[in-house]
Amino acid sequence: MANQDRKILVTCALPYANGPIHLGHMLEHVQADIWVRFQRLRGNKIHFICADDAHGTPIMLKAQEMGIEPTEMIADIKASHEQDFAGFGISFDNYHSTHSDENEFLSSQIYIALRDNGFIASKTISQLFDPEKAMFLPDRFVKGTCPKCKAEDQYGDNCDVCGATYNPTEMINPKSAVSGATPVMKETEHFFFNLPQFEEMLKEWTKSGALQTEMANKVGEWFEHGLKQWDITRDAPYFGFEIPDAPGKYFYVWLDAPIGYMGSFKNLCDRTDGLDFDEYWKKESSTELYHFIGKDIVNFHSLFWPAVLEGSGFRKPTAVNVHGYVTVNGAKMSKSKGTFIKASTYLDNLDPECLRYYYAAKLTNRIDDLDLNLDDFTQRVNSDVVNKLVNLASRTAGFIAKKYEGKLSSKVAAPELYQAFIDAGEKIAELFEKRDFARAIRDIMSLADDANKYIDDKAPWALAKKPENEAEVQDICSMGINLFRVLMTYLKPIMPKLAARSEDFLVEVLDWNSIQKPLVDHKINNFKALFQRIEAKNVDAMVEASKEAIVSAQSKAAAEVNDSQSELDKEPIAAEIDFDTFAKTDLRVALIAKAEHVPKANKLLKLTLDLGGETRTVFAGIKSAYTPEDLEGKLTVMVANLAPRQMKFGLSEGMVLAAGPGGKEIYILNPDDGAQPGQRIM
Ligand code: NOT
Ligand code: ZN
Repeated sequence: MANQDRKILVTCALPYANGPIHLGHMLEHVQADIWVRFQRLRGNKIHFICADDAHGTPIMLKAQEMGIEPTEMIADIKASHEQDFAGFGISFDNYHSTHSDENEFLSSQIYIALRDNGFIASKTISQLFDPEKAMFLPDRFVKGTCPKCKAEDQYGDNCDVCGATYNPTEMINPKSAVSGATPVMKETEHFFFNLPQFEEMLKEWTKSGALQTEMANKVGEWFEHGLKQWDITRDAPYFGFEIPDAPGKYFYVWLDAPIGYMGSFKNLCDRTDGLDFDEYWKKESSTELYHFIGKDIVNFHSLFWPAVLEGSGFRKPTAVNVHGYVTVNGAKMSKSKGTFIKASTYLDNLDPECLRYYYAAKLTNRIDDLDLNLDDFTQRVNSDVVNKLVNLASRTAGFIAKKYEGKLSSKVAAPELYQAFIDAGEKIAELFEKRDFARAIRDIMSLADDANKYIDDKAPWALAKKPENEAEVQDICSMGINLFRVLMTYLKPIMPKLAARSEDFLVEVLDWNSIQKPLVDHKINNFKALFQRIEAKNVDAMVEASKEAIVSAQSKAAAEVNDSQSELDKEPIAAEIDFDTFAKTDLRVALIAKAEHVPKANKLLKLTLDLGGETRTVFAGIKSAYTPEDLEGKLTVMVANLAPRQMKFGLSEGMVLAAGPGGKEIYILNPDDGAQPGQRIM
């Protein structure tokens, strides 16, 4: 039986408010959500908290680039994050922001407590300063030549070529990545948190079961190297919270980010009757606190965070649950391969519960990376969920509906089998509790095999041919439905929507405790398709859509200047450009005044473009999709300030933009779109 007394608070790492949610993030959120839903199903009191991590230099600069206030940018991004998480069924009780009143209040409170308890010291440091932007530069915003191997264009903290780590001040020829100016050294006063003072406490806490063994070992290495004072200050301009007694100085984003867990919970408590913030955060709390995080941010959660909590008089986490990274098809997620998949792109193409199932089927409580192999994904989901699980219901429900008016039998045909399914539940629960979802699924699917074998052996479809077997057929099929109900209950934390559709079908809420009793003399609904099998074409479409955003501009450009497909295939994907570079592109609507064949060219057409008075000649590689007659009178978008290029067939004075998969399907605008030749798009 579930222990009803547990009170649990669960968090996921707070996603930065400057980019979209992708399938790497989703691993953590799915993992935590399954665990949370399992606890709810068992009757425990659990609160699931998250927020956007809204502060810091990258967010400030990104908003500047976009020409909007950071508060506007983080609000838009928060809305998109919430939409993505809802799409995947992540059942947060609250999704807040670190840029909130609650967080500002708590950050100040904690800072003042740390200061008054003697854990904060101030020190004057020298740091690189961008004289043009009048700002201190974080290491990642300094670029220069590696002092060790002399590789150019490296970041200020480490070299991608030789792996050396260094201070930005050691770089040769450092430049500000923000303005390009040569930074100067400048002194500033910073506040430091005295982490070394917490060494004994941390040694004990990290070995108390709060960390997985691998992580405890890793943290052991850090102790050997010695703990250092932690700089918690950033100078203006900075998007964050000003430090109470230090105007112009701000809390470093990593100070207020974890406090954001508390801020989000406080926000929930403030609008929930009977939910007491202090009960969960006071020093001797009997509640449990779990953080789900990725392996890249373990130092913040296993050193700084518990020390900050201890030093300011709050409880420490019960455990920090660390997971590995997601790879796709065996490699790091890649934009050019289309395997950097945004949550929203996935949702446009596939059922979120397929990914929830697949992640669960591969998740353990270890820190190994998890490979999303797209072929295996398709095959595994179809064979487990469709062929084994849903099939069990679909092959038995038809008889019940047709012959017995939807009524399950009053008898349990195979009580031992049913009992075996119930008995397996305790072990499955333990596996969920330990976050060993892979083994839980293995056990559940092995039960599904047993259930299907029972039906195969009894072959109700053969028995049904003789009227004297009528009662037996009903008993067997009812047994199948009852076994399906138990399996679906165990899977409910993993596939909540499939579970909800099953509940409609079974006319019964799936509940861990009530499955002790099988459904007898119970009317169910007609079986409707519960789950769609994954089609390879949908997976392909998702990968294509992931490539599209970056490929379109570049490959179409290539198509136009090179009259050969092989050149196109070799064209590399352009590196990311900043907004200022992009803003230099003069995009304009052009009327195709004339289109002509080019003798001997396979792919090119010669276009005369009218920009509302001014005309240009452009060679465009769109012959596979259009005849000259098709094009005349249509509108296109052109890059009007591209330097003229001498091509084999003549001088090309610009470039037209067209999009589509290629071949016959390359599209330009129709003249009735309301655009005017010469009109500027950007
Ligand atoms: N925004 C961070 C990241 O790496 C995670 C912050 C988690 C919150 O995406 N805090 N702590 N500690
Ligand atoms: Zn180097």
